Amino acid sequence: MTEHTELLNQLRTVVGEANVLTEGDLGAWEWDWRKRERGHALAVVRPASTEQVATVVRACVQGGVSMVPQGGNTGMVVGSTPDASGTQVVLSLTRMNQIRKMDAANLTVTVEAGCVLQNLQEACEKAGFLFPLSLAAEGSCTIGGNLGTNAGGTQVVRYGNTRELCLGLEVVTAQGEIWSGLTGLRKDNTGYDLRHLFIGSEGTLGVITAATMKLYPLPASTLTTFAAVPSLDAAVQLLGLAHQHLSSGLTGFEVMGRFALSLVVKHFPQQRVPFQEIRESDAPYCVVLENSDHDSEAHARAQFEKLLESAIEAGCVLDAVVAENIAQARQLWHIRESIPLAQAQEGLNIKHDISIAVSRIPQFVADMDAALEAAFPGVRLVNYGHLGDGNLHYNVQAPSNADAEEFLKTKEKPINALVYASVDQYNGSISAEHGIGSLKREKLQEHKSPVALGLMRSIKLALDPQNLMNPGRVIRL
Ligand code: FAD
Ligand code: S2G
Ligand code: ZN
Repeated sequence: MTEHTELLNQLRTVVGEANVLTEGDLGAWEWDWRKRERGHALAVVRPASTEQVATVVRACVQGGVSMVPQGGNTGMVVGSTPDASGTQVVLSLTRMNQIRKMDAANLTVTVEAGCVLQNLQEACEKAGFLFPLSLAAEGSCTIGGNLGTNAGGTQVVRYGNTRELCLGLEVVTAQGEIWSGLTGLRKDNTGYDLRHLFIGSEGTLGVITAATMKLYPLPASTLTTFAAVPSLDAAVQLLGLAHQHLSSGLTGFEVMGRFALSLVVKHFPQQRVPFQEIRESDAPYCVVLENSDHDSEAHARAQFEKLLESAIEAGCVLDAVVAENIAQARQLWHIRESIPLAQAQEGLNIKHDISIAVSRIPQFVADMDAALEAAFPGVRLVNYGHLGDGNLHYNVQAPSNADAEEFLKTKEKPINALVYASVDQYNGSISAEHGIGSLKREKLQEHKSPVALGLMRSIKLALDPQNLMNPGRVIRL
């Protein structure tokens, strides 16, 4: 008998024996996606309904056992895995994956937290609608995790983050009560807007069990272009022209450094990355951009022609390839989405998920590249990301002849310090879309004012006074 035997038996009666995992390899729930940290769970518990989640939470609260809500476990800030104590319950929402209701006239869909993002995208497309959240992890991340982290991705430039796409939530509170706010109303000014407390709270205030999300009409045509640009300044200039020519038709604008692309060429040789023949010094960056048109493909093409003409005239595009069909478009996007995976194949790396005013990104990168290359000779810079919304993944790979583990052990902290100090100077954010988790919790203390931290602490203590919801994530009490 351990001190938790009674609780575990109780949980087994709630969710069924097979859905309380305590034996065997729980690595899938305990390793963080970057394979940098592994926790140890008391148990992985997989409820199938909101009522079961509520009962599980109440039982854990009664037993004084803390919980880590988990979706697809693709988070990047060590927020969805248990700590090493062996005393936490991982509350996996993956069995709650139903699409409860699609309301065409209201342009909304109500979906359970454990629904995989790609499944929701596909179901909406089949019904003739667009659910416009899109990120490279969409094959395994879940709507609950997207809301937990307020995920961004590649269409934020047009549709905003997950927060902007959410109209209502169903939540099990830290006391095990059920708050149902799945109204689907676009206007509802009746007191505090509670959904916005839970969106981006990273499982520290309660468990999101379902959400009502916005739908959009499917565009008549989406065109994708992959362009080689002579500088990061030119990429920013091209973004300005794209806004001018495409306006709300601009639904994606990603920048990729040539070293980042070289990792895709190296690790995924079957992918055809354009413009390999252009010297890196002539085109240090490439851009992939998407135009979604509600008129016709002909109209979309005509708009793209005009955009590319003015971009070539302005000298901010060296060469461009426009996808001829959906398969080609998918191939071009797949190159961009393969960068994080190619980085992982190249070895352990240091990630910075930062945002800076778009206009200032070129200067930040020029300064930072120079500073890191001077301080850490041989360091390899993997610069890429969502330039359209000012979110750069300014990642650092160990020098090719270095032991990556050793390099990270000794250099990650000073590199983080350099990057984040500069981000501060540029009035940027140290976490644009991935959140804080436990990875950046101490950093948050340095980068937020005492007033802001005090308000966050008050919210945490008001909603989870026993600190049993994902303790030690986001805010240090
Ligand atoms: P998890 O990792 O399981 O959990 C993430 C956080 O949310 C944790 O704090 C967890 O406690 C909390 N949580 C999970 N479910 C719930 C719930 N039901 N209720 C309350 N809290 C909950 N992120 C981006 O924003 N943009 C990107 O472009 C992007 N690209 C990525 C590419 C790759 C290859 C990978 C591996 C990750 C990427 N990510 C990106 C990070 C990650 O995919 C997102 O943070 C995603 O939203 C996490 O979803 P998940 O279901 O995996 O959540
Ligand atoms: C992306 C993935 C995380 C990283 O692909 O947009 O959010 O930096 C990133 O590898
Ligand atoms: Zn990203």
